[in-house]
Amino acid sequence: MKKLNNENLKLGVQKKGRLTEEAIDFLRSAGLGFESYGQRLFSTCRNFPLEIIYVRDDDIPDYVESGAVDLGIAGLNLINEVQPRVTRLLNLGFGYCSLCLTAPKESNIVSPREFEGKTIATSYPNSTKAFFEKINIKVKIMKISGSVEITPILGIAQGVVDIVSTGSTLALNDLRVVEKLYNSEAILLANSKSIANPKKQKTIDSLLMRLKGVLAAKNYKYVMMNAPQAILAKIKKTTPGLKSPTISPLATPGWISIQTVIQEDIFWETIEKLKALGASDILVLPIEKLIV
Ligand code: PRT
Ligand code: ZN
Repeated sequence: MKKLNNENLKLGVQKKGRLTEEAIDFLRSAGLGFESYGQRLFSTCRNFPLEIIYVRDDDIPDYVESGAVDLGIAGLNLINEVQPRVTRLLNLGFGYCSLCLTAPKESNIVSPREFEGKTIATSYPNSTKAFFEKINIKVKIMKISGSVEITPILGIAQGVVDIVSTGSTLALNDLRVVEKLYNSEAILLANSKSIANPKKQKTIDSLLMRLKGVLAAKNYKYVMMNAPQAILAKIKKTTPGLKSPTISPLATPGWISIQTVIQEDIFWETIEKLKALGASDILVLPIEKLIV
């Protein structure tokens, strides 16, 4: 039997499911080298003191809390539901979904208050209970472990609280959203003792720097453009870059080349402004890593 290297940090990742591929891609893009094919139970990183352990997503919060693994990647939905005593280190920007209260399309229900005295089926009983307690509405919560959306059809529940991402499962089952309980994404969690341990903390910090570098890079694009010297002040105002843009002269008199970064979420509007100002030959490149 292969053995884990217990000197290494342990990171729990979902073995097979919605978070698996993106979690593995994310770790690889942070420069971690490891094999992940087949039915392996764990992977040892070649270039970082880390063991990646593949488990069911539901077990990750408990494993992190107990210290079976030092770190874990799990959906915020599970963390909200299980409330493990762990430290949240980083939002990872994938696995987006939301926990929603839904009702059959043909029902007249438009507000969560109309569920008073009714039965709600869910795999998220704690989140559901907390939500209805907060609005002071009494409901009966029926815990179901899978295919929750079938319960109204069976006549055993009038409402369903479940994860929604594209909404196609809801549509398929003639359900519609009445209220969103919360948004979720994948989170990096840590065992609280592991981050208090000086040796582990150093490795965790070093891993965090790599992961944050990938996340920051995703939020920016590298942009090069040519512009008349005269509009430099206006361009600087439109794209301040990280500190300020890099400027170099072109062989054509009166013209400069500008290198800067633009935030992804305001990318197109910034490009439009730059063009309107008189910038031309705009070249856009993805950033692999960004360490600020
Ligand atoms: O076997 P294991 O226990 O590890 O996996 P699992 O089947 O319990 O979990 P999995 O792989 O379905 O989800 C893992 C995590 O992905 C969840 O905990 C969420 O954080 C996140 N996630 C993101 C989702 C979804 N999107 C999602 N759409 N989890 C579940 N769903 C399900 C939802 O329950 C519903 O049945 O997909 C259906 C709705 O999807 P849409 O796209 O039709 O709206
Ligand atoms: Zn699961």
